[in-house]
Amino acid sequence: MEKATENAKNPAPLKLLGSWASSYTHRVQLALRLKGLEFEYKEEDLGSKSEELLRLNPVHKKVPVLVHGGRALPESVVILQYLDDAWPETRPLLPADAFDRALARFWCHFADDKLGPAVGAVFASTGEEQEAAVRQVHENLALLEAELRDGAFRGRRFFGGDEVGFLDVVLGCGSYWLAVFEEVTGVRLVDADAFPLFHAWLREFEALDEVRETIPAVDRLLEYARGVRHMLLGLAGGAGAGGDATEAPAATAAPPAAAPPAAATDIAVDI
Ligand SMILES: N[C@@H](CCC(=O)N[C@@H](CS)C(=O)NCC(=O)O)C(=O)O
Repeated sequence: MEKATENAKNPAPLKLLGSWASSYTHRVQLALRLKGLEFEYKEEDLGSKSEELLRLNPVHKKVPVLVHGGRALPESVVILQYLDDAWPETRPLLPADAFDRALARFWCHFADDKLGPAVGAVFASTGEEQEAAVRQVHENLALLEAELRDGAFRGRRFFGGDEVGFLDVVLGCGSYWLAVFEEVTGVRLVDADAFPLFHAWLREFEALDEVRETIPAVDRLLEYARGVRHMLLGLAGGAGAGGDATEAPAATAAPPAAAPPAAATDIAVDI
């Protein structure tokens, strides 16, 4: 059980079904921690999903699922919104201003619909396909950098202001994979000279206590990512898809610590 402070305001028990390497799960864990909410955590084996997960999320059959007082809610962004609605006074994540709230949601869609898939494509490909995906990642990071420099988030320490907010949680839980993917693929994604404000934001985000408590150790993430990439490149044609498939530690020798996603295309959003 996590440290309790705030549950009394809405006392039904909270339970989270998640997976240790899932950035969507991390979003919810981080929001719960930021809000100081006690919750029970149940680790799901995504290679052999529990009857409970299939029953609670029959639509997508994915983690995270939050159960509050016996009622289940899937989808990380929906869950974050619910936590903010159910505990509005406790460390609000969305801004008070209606327009700023809408803007935070817009950039959350950007994170899930554009940036995340582009990063996933870099990870899951090699050669020219990967080069095209890297260009997409850089184009998307340039859009964020411009917002931090001259746009909606100008002059802010975090996207949420002085404190981390909704967009920080959504964007931050996922962005730590950038460094892991850089290491595994050998491709530079976040150049501090090209994206100084995004780079500085990510370092500040990663330094927060609640974030450090949430994100798994980097060597564990690396081992997992190497295993998944090996599997993905194998599915895509192994060495024919690119030379480094054979250089990565064999999935059999160093199996991912959690079951890899069922389909190669899932990797875009599965971490
Ligand atoms: N849009 C969902 C995505 C959740 C998701 O993709 N979860 C992955 C783990 S990171 C999963 O459960 N994958 C299992 C599967 O696809 O079968 C969210 O935001 O919660």
